[in-house]
Formats: sequence, C-alpha cells, structure tokens
Amino acid sequence: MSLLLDNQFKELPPDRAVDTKLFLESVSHIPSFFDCLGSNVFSVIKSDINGNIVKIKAVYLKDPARYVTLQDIVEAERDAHPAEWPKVGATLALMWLKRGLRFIQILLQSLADGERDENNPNLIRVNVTKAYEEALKKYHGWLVQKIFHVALHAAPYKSNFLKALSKGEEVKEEECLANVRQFLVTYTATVDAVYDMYSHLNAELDYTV
Ligand code: CIS
Repeated sequence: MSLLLDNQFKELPPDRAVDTKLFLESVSHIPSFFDCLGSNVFSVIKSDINGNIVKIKAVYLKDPARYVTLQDIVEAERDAHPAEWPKVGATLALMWLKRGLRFIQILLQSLADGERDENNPNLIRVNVTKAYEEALKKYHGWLVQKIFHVALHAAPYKSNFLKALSKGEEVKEEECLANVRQFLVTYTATVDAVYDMYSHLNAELDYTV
C-alpha cells in the first residue's frame, strides 16, 4: 500500500496545460501528511501550504468554467490587476506552492537516487538539505532559514518517513523507493509545467521573506 501511488498526479495533455481541478485534488492530500511526521515544527509548513491551496481553490470555485487550467487563473489575474500582478491572489499562492512542491520533488528524487550520509544512512538530512538549497533557500531571509534548521533536526528517520509513505506498513526500503520513482513521473512533469508556465508568463518573483 502506498500513499503516493494512491494519490498519483494525472498525466498531462500534449500542450502540458495543468487542469486546475485535477491539480487541486492531487495537492489536497499533502497537508495531512505533515501530521505523520511527528513534530509540531511541521505545523507552520502545513499551514502555509494549506493556505496556498485554499487561496487557489477559492479563485477556481468562483468560475470553474473560466479557470479550467492554472494558466487561465494566472492570465486572468494579470489582466485584472496589472499594477500588483504577479504579487497577488492565486498567482502568488501558486508561486509559493510550486516551490514547496519542488522541495518535495527534490527530496523524493534524492532518496530514490540513493543519496545518503554513509555515516548515518537512516538520516535524511542530506536529502532535505539538498531540496532546501535548490528549491527554497534563496527566497528565505535569516529568520526563516533558522526555522529550516529547526525543522531539519526534527526530520524523521528515513525508515519512519518511508513507513509513513507506506501508510504505516513495514515495507522494504527498495519496494517503497520503487513506488516513489513511479510517483515522481507525473509529479515531476506537473511541477515542471507550472515552473515553465511562470517563466513563460514572466510571473516569477525573487523577493525574500
Ligand atoms: C521531512 C523534513 C522536512 C523539513 C522541511 C523544511 C522546509 C523548510 C521550512 C521553511 C519554513 C517555512 C515557513 C513558511 C514560510 C513562508 O513565509 C514562506 C512564504 O509564504 C508565502 C505564503 O505562502 O508568503 C507570501 C507573501 O510573501 C504569501 O503570504 C503566501 O501565501 S498566499 O499567497 O497563499 O496568501 N513560504 C515558504 O517558504 C514555502 C515553504 C514550503 C515548505 C515546503 C516544505 C515541504 C516539506 C515536505 C516534507 C515532507 C515531504 C513529503 C513527501 C511527500 C508528500 C506526500 C504527500 C502524500 C500525499 C500525496 C499526494 C500528492
């Protein structure tokens, strides 16, 4: 049983447009996963990601027929709020959400690739640090970087993390990592498509929080 394979992202169409409804369904399973990680430190991250999802969903539900793809939302907000955009509404929420999704992608890929601290093979700190440095660090000032270091030390052991991804069942590491690899196919394609859309629309910002 695999949490990831139960919640696989859908395959993209040839034009790589991301369907808003399917995307929101897929990401809706992420926040509750933080409860399995065993530390209150993760509640701040959970609430940030959940806030992004709620914001995007609220815009989508205003007019589902108009906002069929994520790009429809970003373009509509660009036209409606030219002075503030892209630091506005669901465009801003998705900008941050995609960074959290990229973090998760790099973390899972690093585990699937077998990257490890040979002296502490049951720790995932090298994998978490790689994900942080590539996906988030440049958007964080010193205070948030400090929160990261607290979260890093609260990171679960690899065996517990993989067990949580296997819905609490004891599964062989290699079997779980095979599921992770399968999950990453459509997940990575979706995250890449959202990044490419932001780049194409010139909607990316690089301010720090
Ligand atoms: C396992 C160890 C993990 C350690 C993780 C360490 C991560 C780094 C911690 C940094 C602390 C972040 C605290 C929040 C910072 C926010 O200030 C910052 C900026 O927020 C944005 C808002 O989102 O600020 C904007 C204004 O400037 C807006 O207010 C915006 O909100 S809006 O627009 O909606 O109103 N936010 C961030 O920097 C984003 C932080 C994201 C962190 C992601 C970390 C993910 C950690 C994942 C670990 C677990 C991996 C899980 C693996 C798989 C999940 C499987 C799920 C199962 C279900 C499958 C279905 C897909």
